[in-house]
Amino acid sequence: MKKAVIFSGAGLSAESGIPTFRSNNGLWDNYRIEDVTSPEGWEKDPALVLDFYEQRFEQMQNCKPNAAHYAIAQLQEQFDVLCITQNIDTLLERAGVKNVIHLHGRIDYAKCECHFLIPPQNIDEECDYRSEISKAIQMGDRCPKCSKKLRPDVVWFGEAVSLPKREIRRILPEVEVFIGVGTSAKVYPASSLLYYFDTVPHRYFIDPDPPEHLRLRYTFLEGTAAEKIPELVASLLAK
Ligand code: BJW
Repeated sequence: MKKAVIFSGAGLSAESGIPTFRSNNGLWDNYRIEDVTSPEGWEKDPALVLDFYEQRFEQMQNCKPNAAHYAIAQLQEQFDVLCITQNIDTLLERAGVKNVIHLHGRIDYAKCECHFLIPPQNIDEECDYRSEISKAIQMGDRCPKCSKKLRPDVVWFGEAVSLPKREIRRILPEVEVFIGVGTSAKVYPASSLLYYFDTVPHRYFIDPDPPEHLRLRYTFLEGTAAEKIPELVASLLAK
């Protein structure tokens, strides 16, 4: 089967009602991004961080996949599709997409704060607790293994991001289509993936305001995800 890789950011879910990060709307108007998405913010005010993620949890539970998510699922009829997303929502999975890597974590998981405590209180005793959750984490929720605080299983600024380099290296020679969608490409190291796929024959970038520095690498399809992804998928499936 032909292979396709999709690399997505917040713009993919914008038309499902989840605000992007670097636009002036919704939830973000009430918070400074670094107060709620950094280990320093968590150490300073965990209640504020949990309040923020509780609102995100409710918001994401109440949203539905949009036409772009469903079109990506449809692409699987003829392509072996790998989705690498920066998004913590699970709209791709809920639309039926099977192979999804979440670079920045998932809203529906909690983990022990041991994963990042700065400085590590005791590296040897760091625990690795991580579990799916059906309701948002509350203040007072504790790790069943070591009783430190539970935190969202997401990647904050300054925390390590694990890039799927081995998987990419394995499939790269066979990838025919690469689609970047809905990301400002401002956050490292996730955005570095946009430079890995230069050898892929068909490379597209979908965004109403695509990052100018990528213009020479990609065919720009300027527009929204829910508008452009279904069109592109239809043309790929018709080939
Ligand atoms: C549409 C649309 C529609 C609108 N259809 N499109 C200085 C220079 C360079 C790097 C650094 C630096 N100082 C620090 C750094 C590193 C830092 C970084 O990159 N900072 C930059 C902001 C400057 N990176 C990190 O800290 C990372 N870790 C790291 O580097 O670790 C080093 C390390 C190594 C070894 C050991 C330990 C450490 C971690 C980054 C984590 C990012 N986390 C967040 C929060 C995740 C959890 C959560 O969701 O709450 O990830 S921040 C936020 O940004 C989130 C996103 O995934 C990420 C990317 O945002 P995205 O998706 O691109 O959204 P937007 O809003 O920026 O763009 C939306 C796009 O959609 C726009 O283009 C719109 O036009 C478009 N759009 N409507 C299609 N309908």
